[in-house]
Amino acid sequence: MLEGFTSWPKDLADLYRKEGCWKGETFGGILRDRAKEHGDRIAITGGERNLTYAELDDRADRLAVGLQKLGIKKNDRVVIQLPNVVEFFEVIFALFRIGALPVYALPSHRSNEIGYFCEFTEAVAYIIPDKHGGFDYRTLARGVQSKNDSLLNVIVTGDAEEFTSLEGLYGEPDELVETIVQSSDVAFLQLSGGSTGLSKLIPRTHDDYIYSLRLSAEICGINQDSIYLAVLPIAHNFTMSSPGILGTLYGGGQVVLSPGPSPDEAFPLIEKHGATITALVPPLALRWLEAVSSRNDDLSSLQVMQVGGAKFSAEAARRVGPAFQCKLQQVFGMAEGLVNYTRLDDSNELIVNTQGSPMSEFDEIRVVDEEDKEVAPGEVGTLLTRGPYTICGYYKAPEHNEKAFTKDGFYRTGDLVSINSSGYLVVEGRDKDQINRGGEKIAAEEVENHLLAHEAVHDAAIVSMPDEYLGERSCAFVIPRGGTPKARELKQFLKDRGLATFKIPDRVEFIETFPKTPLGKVSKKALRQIISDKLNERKIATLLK
Ligand code: J2J
Repeated sequence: MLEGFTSWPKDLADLYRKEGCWKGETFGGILRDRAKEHGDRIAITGGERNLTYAELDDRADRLAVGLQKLGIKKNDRVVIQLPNVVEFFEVIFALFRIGALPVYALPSHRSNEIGYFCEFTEAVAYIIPDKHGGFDYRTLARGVQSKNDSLLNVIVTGDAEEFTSLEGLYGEPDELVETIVQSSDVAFLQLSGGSTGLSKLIPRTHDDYIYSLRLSAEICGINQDSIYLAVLPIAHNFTMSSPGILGTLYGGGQVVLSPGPSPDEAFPLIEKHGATITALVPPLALRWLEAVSSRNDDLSSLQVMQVGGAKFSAEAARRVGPAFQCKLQQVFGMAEGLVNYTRLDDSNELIVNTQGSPMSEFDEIRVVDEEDKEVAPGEVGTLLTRGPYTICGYYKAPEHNEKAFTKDGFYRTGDLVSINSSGYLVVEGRDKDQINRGGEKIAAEEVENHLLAHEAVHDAAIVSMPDEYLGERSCAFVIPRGGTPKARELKQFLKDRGLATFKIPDRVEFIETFPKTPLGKVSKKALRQIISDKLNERKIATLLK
């Protein structure tokens, strides 16, 4: 078993098997089965390239041979940072075949994040594109590799320069040395949004993740005629699994990859391929709503538009159905496990006003107060959950796990929710120290720690501020030391430290002291109030001009 992985207690694991949640399937096995059942059907379309199920199966074997020759073996960690490209699928299925574990980085991550993933997981390889979105990932790799001895291989799609070329790794399928992969094995490490310091890694097993794919595919009506358009980064858990790219492959459908999420890129792909379902974060849904009235693309194939990752306002939600002539599905999920969906046949009121209900009858939900006591029905409290596809611990994080899970193994989501009379969840807020910037999660503490490294920063506290478009943006309150630095300077400082751009505070406010809670802690609630009052004053002043 993978060291640093917390498995389910035996009684629960037995239950999930007995009830047929965990059927003993593995990712490698699923692809083999699909290739046998309908090998000639298209699995993935990216740019001009189509890959059938049989081709994907074959390419995964061939690449697995090359990876084995590099010495990559079962349970080795491999950080993958690829955009929405066909190679992503070949890489992950090749790794599944040899039991090595992908660690899913996002294209927006930079040296701060990648360096940490590589070091913390002791990754033996890092797989990147040469360039993407105007950024040269080889430069990033050079920096990361120079600080990391265990990172033996950097593998590049496109122009590899001094690194290993991915294209050169494909071998002969009969050279593959078979690795025994069990369904209870960890399949990969997903990333958490994080709330304390650096983001935690989430070990997901074949059994638990495939169960979530099977349920998701069923709930979202995925079948062989489904065409899923992936517009968000495919490494993100939403795009990967709810039902996402892997749920679509599980159901035998077709995945179409959009290089980016803008209407200019995505709408023509919907028309060209007849996409039936896609997934968006709220700010993107707003952008699509704006664009749809002024464009002439034929979007009539679209049956389901999913929106999740951050709270979608009821007002915007109401506009989706009429504007796109399709069903809206709200999705409230997390890489740690639990996913809630509104169902396709739910009433419009439920779809518009709630974030859905848990997908499995074995998901256990508790809504509790600060002392972990269940609140009265309908009241707001913190959501705790346990179930057949929710982890029991982060990877190699025993101390953090003590806090992030209850004694009886419930995950503390940090989300404030209420449950309505139909058993549907409404997300009411958050009690974790995180900013949700339109679906991108920022752990306040991580950015604060970086700010504290600046010589002119005495103390720093980062909070969310309301934003019409993104829902939230980030605001850093800084107590300066020996002269006030410029906001611009601090932002550049964070950039130079290799932070992903989305983590750089949108605004910096200088302050003399922090407001405190009765217990003497920094009151983030009061800081949020200060910044939102200030923004309101400005809005009123602009209106009065
Ligand atoms: C409010 N907050 C939401 C929603 C997620 C499906 C969909 C999303 C994710 C995801 C995912 C929300 N309304 N509809 O993994 O499989 C916030 C909550 C939650 C956190 C998890 C999936 N949908 N959130 O967003 O791991 O705070 O997963 O705990 O990135 O996003 O973030 P993440």
